[in-house]
Amino acid sequence: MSKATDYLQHVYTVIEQRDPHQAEFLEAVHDFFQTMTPVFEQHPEYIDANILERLTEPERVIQFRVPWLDDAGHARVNRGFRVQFNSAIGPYKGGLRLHPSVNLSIVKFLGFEQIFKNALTGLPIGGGKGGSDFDPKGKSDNEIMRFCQSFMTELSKYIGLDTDVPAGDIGVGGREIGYLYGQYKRLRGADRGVLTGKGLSYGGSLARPEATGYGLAYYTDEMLKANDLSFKGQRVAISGAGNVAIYAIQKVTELGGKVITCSDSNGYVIDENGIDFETVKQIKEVERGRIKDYADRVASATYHEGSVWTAQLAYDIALPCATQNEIDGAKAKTLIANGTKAVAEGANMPSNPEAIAAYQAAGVLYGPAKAANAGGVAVSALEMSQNSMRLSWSFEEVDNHLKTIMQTIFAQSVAAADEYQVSGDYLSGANIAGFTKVADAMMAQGLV
Ligand code: NDP
Ligand code: 2IT
Repeated sequence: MSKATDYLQHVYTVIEQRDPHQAEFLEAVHDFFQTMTPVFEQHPEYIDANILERLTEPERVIQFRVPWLDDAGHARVNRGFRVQFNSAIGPYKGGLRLHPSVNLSIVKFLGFEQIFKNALTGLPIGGGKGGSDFDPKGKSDNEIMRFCQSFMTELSKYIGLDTDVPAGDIGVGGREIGYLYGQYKRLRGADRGVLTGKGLSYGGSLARPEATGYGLAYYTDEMLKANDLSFKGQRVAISGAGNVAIYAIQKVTELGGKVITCSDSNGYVIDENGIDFETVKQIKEVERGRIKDYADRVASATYHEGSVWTAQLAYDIALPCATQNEIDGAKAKTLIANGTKAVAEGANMPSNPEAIAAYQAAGVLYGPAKAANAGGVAVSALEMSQNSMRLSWSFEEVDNHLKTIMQTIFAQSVAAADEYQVSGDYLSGANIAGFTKVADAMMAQGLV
């Protein structure tokens, strides 16, 4: 073993012994370390500085009780988290997730990924993530509001426009950000830059709701073009039917692709005429319904229970936009057998290690989450800029910035992969480009 592989193995063992039960966090770290050997071979100074053990330990972890009253008058309790992972290049930045599965392992994996994603955007933002095991499904508006107010009552002590700026993620959209911001304002005063994803009337940015889905489409378009392909006339499978999926459907369709599926945690729809963006948006954003409703409204569509990635269905491009580990090795094989030439990740860590290995073995183009879905946080950072300047840019201006950022992320990943002799490996390229930026900032700041 070389000094580099020795070091990577040693640090992984330390982390595994510290937190043996944090499966998602260990998976994210393991995936990342697997791409780091060339960097540590060329830069022994990172080993001497023990940069990886520092980088994998969050600067701060906050866990708190969130008591709230349900509509029947019963006291309910959830667990809240904020992981302030790394501030080497700017204030902690990252979303809040509300889902019953949320635990410290999930928040740490998301926060760890966010560090490098945020570095790739080229904007001055560090990495953080938060959330709660609160389940928003079936809750009334008032229950959501009381939960958000209680959550923010505690969280407000730890965030600020120059320290930590939360936003949305699974289960947190415009409604929740509004309630969170309203409570922050009551407690600490108006401070628009303290949350992103706000409504337009109180400091939000045009194109933030669209940004992750559009950004995913722009990134994928770059990856396809670099390989003499394009969306034109291609069949595209998308999972999820939330914020990321909805706007990916819209932009992919605009770019000439035909989206034939989307899904939720119960099942998926197939529409050979191409999924109709307006209908999905109406069902999921306005009515907060289920994707099954789509098949009730659109004659050409059929509904099927279970995971879309088990369906035998011809498509060329797969864009997972639901959640972590939605594609395992067996599902990846199905997706490859279905004809997939390219996978790009709208969700965070949707492909497990066996799935990634299967794409690589089959020569499938693979755009990893931290590059492909960085458009959301990039426009969040542009929202912070607009708030600081006290002005609002047009939709077109924000969208143009977003497109340039996604093109630059792809170009940076290609360049880093070339520099470290792993050409065409966009996963290694994204990890290396993000890592070197953060590591160099940490090295320059002494032992932090
Ligand atoms: P939403 O809450 O808007 O939508 C989530 C979608 O994914 C829903 O269709 C949901 O179905 C489905 N889903 C969630 N959990 C599961 C599960 N365990 N199994 C199957 N389906 C599931 O979230 P977003 O669209 O914002 O987020 C989707 C993904 O994109 C997440 O991985 C998130 O971290 C990532 N992401 C989000 C960004 C953003 O700006 N919002 C930015 C970058 C990444 P159901 O309704 O049945 O739960
Ligand atoms: O995973 C992500 O990048 C997000 N949920 C968006 C974070 C943000 O701060 O906009």
